[in-house]
Amino acid sequence: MIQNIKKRIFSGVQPSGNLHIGNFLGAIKQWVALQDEYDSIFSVVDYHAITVKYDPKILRKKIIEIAKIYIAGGIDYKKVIIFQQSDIRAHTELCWILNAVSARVSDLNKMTQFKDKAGEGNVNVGIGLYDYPVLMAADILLYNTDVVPVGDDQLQHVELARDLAKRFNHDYEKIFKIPEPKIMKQGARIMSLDNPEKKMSKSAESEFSRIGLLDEPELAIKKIMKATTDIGAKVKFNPKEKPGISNLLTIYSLLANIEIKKLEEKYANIMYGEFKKDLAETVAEFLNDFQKEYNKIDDKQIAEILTAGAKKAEPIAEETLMKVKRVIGVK
Ligand code: AQP
Repeated sequence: MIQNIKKRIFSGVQPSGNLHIGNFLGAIKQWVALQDEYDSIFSVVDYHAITVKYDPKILRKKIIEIAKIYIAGGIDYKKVIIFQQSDIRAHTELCWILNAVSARVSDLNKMTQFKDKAGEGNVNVGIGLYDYPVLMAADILLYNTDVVPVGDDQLQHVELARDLAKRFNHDYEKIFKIPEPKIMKQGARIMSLDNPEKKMSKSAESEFSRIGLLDEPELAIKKIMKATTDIGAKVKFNPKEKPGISNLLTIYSLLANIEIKKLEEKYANIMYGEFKKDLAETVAEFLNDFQKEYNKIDDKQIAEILTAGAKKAEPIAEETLMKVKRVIGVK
């Protein structure tokens, strides 16, 4: 009998800062849509979060918050594995091995996210930030991952994971599956509200650059009303000429489930202000519903879900790590 084995997806979010609608629309919404079709593993990647300045007093709270956001966003913890990265030692162990035998300084020197976060030429940052993509490769490769659903800022890192896997397989033995990135057609790069040339980011200084998933709806309304728009008055999707309005149209379209074309028609003869007012209401409604779900979830239950998830994920990770250790000659 031929068994219909599902392909596997793996992805994660780091518990750094406040999750925003970019994280939701670019990543979590996609995971929700894929969770039935794929064997799904979603991690709270906490060891990534300590590569930038953080507060140890609130990290644990943030870890729980992220897992709660996964579930409030629609991830079904009974169907998928949700776990905390640092609960499984194989991640850092495989990262070290890949650092030593597969990753090159020339690979990491190409990573644009490092340059953005560290500032070009800045050597006064932690090595962990530089090495972040290798840990991410280890995260993905440990689970024989077929597909990695991410926002497009992470594409380069998934490509590196593919390169490291191929190099390792070539130099030793074919241990790793080569993962494919999966990027949404719409929403893969939600832009900052106050500077639509930049992506919306947890770590951006200005609160007015993003809509947090846990923002008070009233505050979110203010943020949308203050969002940068473009010269002219026409509500038209054209990311090159109208990056601000195009970004707002994308957010509106994804949250209200209305095609951009239909929104353009609806607002053809309407000023930016009216358009923003309607979008602000849509965002507030979304946040209200989201936060209602979020507030139903008990923190204690989340800790149990993470522990149970780690128990399921660990044997998969250990099996891969053991194969790796054998072929590199330490076992
Ligand atoms: N603006 C965005 N639009 C669409 N998707 C996005 N993602 C991040 N920003 C956007 C996707 O969210 C997932 C989790 O991201 P992460 O925690 O790994 O952090 P990141 O990619 O470095 O993005 P952030 O939110 O801007 O965090 P900071 O400021 O801490 O770096 C990923 O799939 C990412 O692509």
